[in-house]
Formats: sequence, C-alpha cells, structure tokens
Amino acid sequence: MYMDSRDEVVIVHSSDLHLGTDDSFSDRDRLANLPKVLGAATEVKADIVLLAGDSFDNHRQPIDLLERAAQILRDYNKPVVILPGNHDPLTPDSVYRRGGLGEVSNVSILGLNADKAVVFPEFELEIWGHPHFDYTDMSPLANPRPRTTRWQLAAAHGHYVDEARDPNRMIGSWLIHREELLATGADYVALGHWNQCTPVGNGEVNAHYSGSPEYTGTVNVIRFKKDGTVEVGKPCLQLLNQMPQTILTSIYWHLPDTDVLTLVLLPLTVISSSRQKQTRFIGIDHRILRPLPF
Ligand SMILES: [Mn+2]
Repeated sequence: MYMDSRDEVVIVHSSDLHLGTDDSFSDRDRLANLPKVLGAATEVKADIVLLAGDSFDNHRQPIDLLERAAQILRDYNKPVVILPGNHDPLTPDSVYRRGGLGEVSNVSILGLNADKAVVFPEFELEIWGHPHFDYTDMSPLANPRPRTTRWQLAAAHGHYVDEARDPNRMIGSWLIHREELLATGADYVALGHWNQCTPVGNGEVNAHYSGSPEYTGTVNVIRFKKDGTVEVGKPCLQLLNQMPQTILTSIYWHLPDTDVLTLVLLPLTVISSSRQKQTRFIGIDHRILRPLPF
C-alpha cells in the first residue's frame, strides 16, 4: 500500500550553503547555515533533506570544523542526501573524505557512500544525481535514470540555460538544458549553483533552484501528496531564526528611494557584488542601520 497512513512525503531542498566560507571580517560561525536549514526541516517535519551542491565553500577546512559539521548532521538524526557540487567535488582531498562526514549513518553522499542514487523504500522514493568529482566541466543532468519508484527526484548542480544549444557559443560550464529537465521525467528536479531561488524550464517539469539560504532566507519544501500531486513551497527562514543580512536586503528593496538611503545603501550595493565582500556588508549593516529611523 502506498505510503501507509502518511498523507505526504516532505522533502526540504536547499543548496549553496557554502559552509566554511572565510569570514575574516566577521566572528560569524562558519557552519551557521547548516543548523538553520536543518532547523527549518524540523519545523516543517521534513522526511528528507536534500542539499544540491556546494554545501561547503572549499576543501581547505580544518578537521575540527568538519567533525563539528558531521556531529550536527549526526544529531539531526534524519535522512540527509548530499550532492557534491563544483565547490565541494569528490576530489581525493574532499571535505567529504575527512572529519567522518562520509560515515554519518543518516547521511548519504552521492558518489561516495551512496552510488548514483539513494532509494527510500519507506517513502517509495528515489533520489538520483551526478556528483561533481573534480573541477572540470560535466553535464549535471545527462543520462537520466529510469524510474523505479513511485516518486522520483533528480538533483543537479549546474547552470541552467533556456536557449537551444549552439555549438559556436561558449557560455560556461556545468550546463543544464531545458530538454534535459524534460527527459528526467522526475516529479521534481532539485537544482543548485545559483544563489537565487527560482523555478526554471517551461513548467512541464517541476524544476527549481532553492538558492543559497544565506541570500534567499528560504528553503524549498516539496510535498509529494497522496493524490499524486506535487506541491512546492518556500517557507521563510525568517520564522525559523531570521538572518540579519536578509532583513537588510528586504529594507533595501522595499523602502522608497530617499537621499539618505541612497547615500547609505549605494556603497553597500557595490561592495556586496562578491561573496567575500558580502561578509563586510553583513558586518557593517548593524552599525549603519542603527542611526536610521527604522
Ligand atoms: Mn556551484
């Protein structure tokens, strides 16, 4: 019988946590995004958490940070599926091969302690994806896996392009094409690599980027319903431990443009143009915002 008495299977999809980013200008915990995402998953009673790539920013992480990440995942104690991305590929020195991350019993790392797919018989669900093994180009969504379960979820870390293929045009690496989304036939395609949260494709397949929780303040929550339908929601992490930089972003976009705000926020816009500089932006915001009348 399908799903016994359960009405739905709930997946939390996130990506691009970039744990371990060098925050030299801040005393922020380098693992802060991990408990936030897992906390959101607990809040929505997720059955499975899927991290679609770039969970870690780079492999130059101290062993104690990796051990702490492994402990956070172990303490979470529910299934987590990790797809290695272009920032955290399965190279010989990969973060996933150190600190015990590959030996956490509730964590499946595609390409490491799981093969090409993870099957959850209790949910009649299969999650498949092609991990990044190194820094070279690959096709994140090529060779779709035939469906073997009631529900199927495909995960991919790369750059979606909507245009038809043009062999004469070079447009970057790790490309995902529209026809590849369709060819999966999956109930949901969980994408990573972009910081923004957005659906892609023409709607024939449920394909979404979750975006980086640091920037979006959200995770994607996918509900595979008993009646066969799929719902995709984006509860805000604001309700679940809001991050101050997200508040500032909201203020920036929603307040009317005044001379004062332009003066204050224009430099912030400029220096937030790269990830590393974004850290300074986060560090500055409280001091600058405090004198303003909000
Ligand atoms: Mn990436």
